[in-house]
Amino acid sequence: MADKYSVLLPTYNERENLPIITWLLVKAFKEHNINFEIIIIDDASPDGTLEVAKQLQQLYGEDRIILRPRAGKLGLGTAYVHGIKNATGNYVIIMDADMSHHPKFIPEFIKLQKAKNLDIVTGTRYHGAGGVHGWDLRRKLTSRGANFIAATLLRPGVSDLTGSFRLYRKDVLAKLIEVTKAKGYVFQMEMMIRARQLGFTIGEIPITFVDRVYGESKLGAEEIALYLKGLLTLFLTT
Ligand SMILES: Nc1nc2c(ncn2[C@@H]2O[C@H](COP(=O)(O)OP(=O)(O)OP(=O)(O)O)[C@@H](O)[C@H]2O)c(=O)[nH]1
Ligand SMILES: [Mg+2]
Repeated sequence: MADKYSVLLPTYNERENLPIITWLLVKAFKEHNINFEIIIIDDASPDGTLEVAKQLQQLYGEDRIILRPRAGKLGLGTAYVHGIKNATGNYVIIMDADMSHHPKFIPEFIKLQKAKNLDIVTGTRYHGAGGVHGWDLRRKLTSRGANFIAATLLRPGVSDLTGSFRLYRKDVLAKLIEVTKAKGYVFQMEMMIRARQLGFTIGEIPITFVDRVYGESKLGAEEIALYLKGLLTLFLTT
């Protein structure tokens, strides 16, 4: 059976970003002759993201763009669960729709996965040519600090624990979602820790992460406190 890649694209108020990210995804897949589908999970965005998604479906076809909207903002963790249920590919790519994750890296993820027969390939901002653009010092320090503390406490051997641009074998992702308890920012980190525990193989591709141009950021003190709490829970329970 030929490989197929299902991209899970959760959206909340991404009407400006969605057409660009979709165009770039289609371009990257077509240029590399990769079979794909894009599953858009919109949580009733008040800005009308779903209307834009419907237009994109008309443009690119119902086999390429799949819409799985939900009636309200139910959060990212459950959006992935909802998305994976509808995925027909044997590989799943998780990424943000706000242009922070550039689709041009996906062919590199796929190449590495195939070369080493990996279970997971994660993008990393904190290794090799990876990096972050457009964040102020506070946000950079927060992210660096979050990764540093997690790496020190949990020693996972993954350089970017809080990132969310990743390629998974579908059955591996399904298993990880099943055993992962955390919500919010800790979710991505716990997925990597559980992956290690379960003996899954993980590779890394350096990515440049660009801060969102359109839309609002919402990382505040509350998220940071929740992150630290979640991290400690993981440390004490794994
Ligand atoms: N379906 C769904 N998507 C969400 C929800 N919250 C965020 N998203 C989407 O998930 C992705 C990541 O969320 P972001 O808001 O970019 O989170 P972030 O990158 O940590 O923060 P900023 O980019 O700085 O705002 C984006 O594509 C969002 O549109 C949600 O509750 N439901
Ligand atoms: Mg973002």
